[in-house]
Amino acid sequence: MGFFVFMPEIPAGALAKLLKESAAALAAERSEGRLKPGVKLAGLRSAELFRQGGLVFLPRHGRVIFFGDVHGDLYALEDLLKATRFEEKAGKGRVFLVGLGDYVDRGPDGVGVMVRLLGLRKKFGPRVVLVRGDHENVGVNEAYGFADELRLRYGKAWRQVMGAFRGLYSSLPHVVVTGNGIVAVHGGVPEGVNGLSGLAYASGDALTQILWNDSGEKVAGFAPNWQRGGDGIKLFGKKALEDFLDSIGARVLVRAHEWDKSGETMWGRLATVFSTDYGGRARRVYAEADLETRIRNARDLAVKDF
Ligand SMILES: [Mn+2]
Repeated sequence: MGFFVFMPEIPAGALAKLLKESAAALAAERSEGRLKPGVKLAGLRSAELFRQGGLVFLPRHGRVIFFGDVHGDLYALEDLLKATRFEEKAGKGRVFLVGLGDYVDRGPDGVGVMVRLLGLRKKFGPRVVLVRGDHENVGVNEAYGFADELRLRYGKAWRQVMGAFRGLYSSLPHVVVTGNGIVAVHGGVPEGVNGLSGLAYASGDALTQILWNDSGEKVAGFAPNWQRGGDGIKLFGKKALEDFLDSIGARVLVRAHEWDKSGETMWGRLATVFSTDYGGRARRVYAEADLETRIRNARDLAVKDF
């Protein structure tokens, strides 16, 4: 993929303003005291969405759509919105749209993707949830294309824009849980994090693992993930997944991050979704679920190609 097409330019000042306002709105949504020590999903009886720490809780009402990595592919995002009819449905009833991170880098139009997603958040508020991925990170953006995109678009003003992205990234949540038994993150199960409260306040190495870890078919618990460059990043196996889900009272994990597992379910309790075709390599899928019915296993999620 190259830099072959650009949407009409949003000026640097207007983009920085949108990013700062979005970060402030995210900060204002935080609340405290909802997650009592040891509480599991079944004990969260809130009828409304709430955010505590980096965790967003979705109540047992309506439907949810999860999408995975878009990576600067605005066409994929527009196709997803058409396929799910999110905007039309969101105007009528309760439906949540959850992005699982990696909105920028690799593809040509990270700015277009972020402006579209933040526009949806402005219109529909917290019903649009943007989870953080490993590419919502300025250092990663330097290595994988988004910093170059900003330099090309904005010249000297790119630093101002990148600074505003840095602020937005750190305000994004890193995990979504639903009252009917789903947990969703970008990467995977972290080692040494247990319970909803531990998950909500995960930081440092634990947060890195939530954003970076991969599933490993040949691993039982955890193993070093050398493909992702090292020791602090892990592969998680079936036992690690089951222990983690049981510790928070969830049934299934929905995650993104691995294009070559897109559309697959594993161990009956894990689904991987990737939403750009990644230059023709990946299946473009999203996952949809009814929030009012108890989830038992990965088959209760509708994983759809689009
Ligand atoms: Mn990723």
